[in-house]
Amino acid sequence: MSFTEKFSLKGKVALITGASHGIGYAIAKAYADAGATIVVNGSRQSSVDGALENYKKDGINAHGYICNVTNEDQVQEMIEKIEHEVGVIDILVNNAGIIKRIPMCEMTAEEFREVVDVDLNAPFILSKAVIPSMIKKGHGKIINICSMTSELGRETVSAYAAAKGGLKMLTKNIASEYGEYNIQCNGLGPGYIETSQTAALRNEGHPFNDFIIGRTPAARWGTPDDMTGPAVFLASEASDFVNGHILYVDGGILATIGKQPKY
Ligand code: NAP
Ligand code: GCO
Repeated sequence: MSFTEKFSLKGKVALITGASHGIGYAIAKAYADAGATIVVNGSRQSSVDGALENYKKDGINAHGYICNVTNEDQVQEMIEKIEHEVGVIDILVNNAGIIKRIPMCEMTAEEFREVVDVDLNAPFILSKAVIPSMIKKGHGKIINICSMTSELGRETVSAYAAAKGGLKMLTKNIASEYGEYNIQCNGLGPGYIETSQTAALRNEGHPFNDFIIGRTPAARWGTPDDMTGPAVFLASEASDFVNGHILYVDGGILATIGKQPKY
């Protein structure tokens, strides 16, 4: 195998959850460019239809499935349909995610549970659904989309940080439990990325926008495209001996305590 072939996803079936836009869309497109058959999921007919239309415009014949990833029965049914209609899933990217920015003492337990359900319980449900076939096939890749909040807290995102911190440890646990079956489970930890999830923080002049620019050594917000190279690496044979690792793609945020103010 040539060195570059190690990074090829030719002949692989990749399921990316929540891939109708944002980081999931960019990863799915990169996987298609690397040769994979793309299967995307969304929670609504409209988001799946819109996604498939956009993938087609990008020259990609993706397969789309509607499923609320927090619902175990729906997930089981979706995985069975994919295995029957497309093929056994070689690569699972647990990308679907939500955030609620509410001061903790004002957040209801229900709101907390909703975030943990999508951001942590769903990756558990999906991983549990795909691992048996990966074991039978003799290989598999699971990539969990973590976060800066897998390592750091900040005000108003208690549920999200608790979920993403848990997702880091779920990643390590799947690696520990299933590594012997040639299944690699790693995390991808984006920094602050320009998507709809962060749109509210990036409005011109928003204090958080200036804060993040100052807090990021790269001195810019990341883009979904910044995630694609690392995502292909973790999905490819080039990372077959990488397991339980969280690969942070953050422009250097986690490397620094921040810059001193200029004076
Ligand atoms: P986004 O544009 O809001 O995308 C989130 C996706 O999750 C949507 O496509 C949505 O699909 C899907 N989703 C939400 N709930 C779902 C459910 N119950 N069932 C199925 N799909 C569901 O956000 P993003 O920024 O691309 O985020 C993608 C991932 O990266 C998330 O896990 C997020 O936590 C993580 N992340 C983002 C950043 C950032 O700065 N943007 C940084 C670190 C980590 P539908 O529209 O079909 O509901
Ligand atoms: C926030 C942001 C972050 C990012 C991301 C950082 O409100 O702090 O939404 O949570 O989305 O998770 O890695």
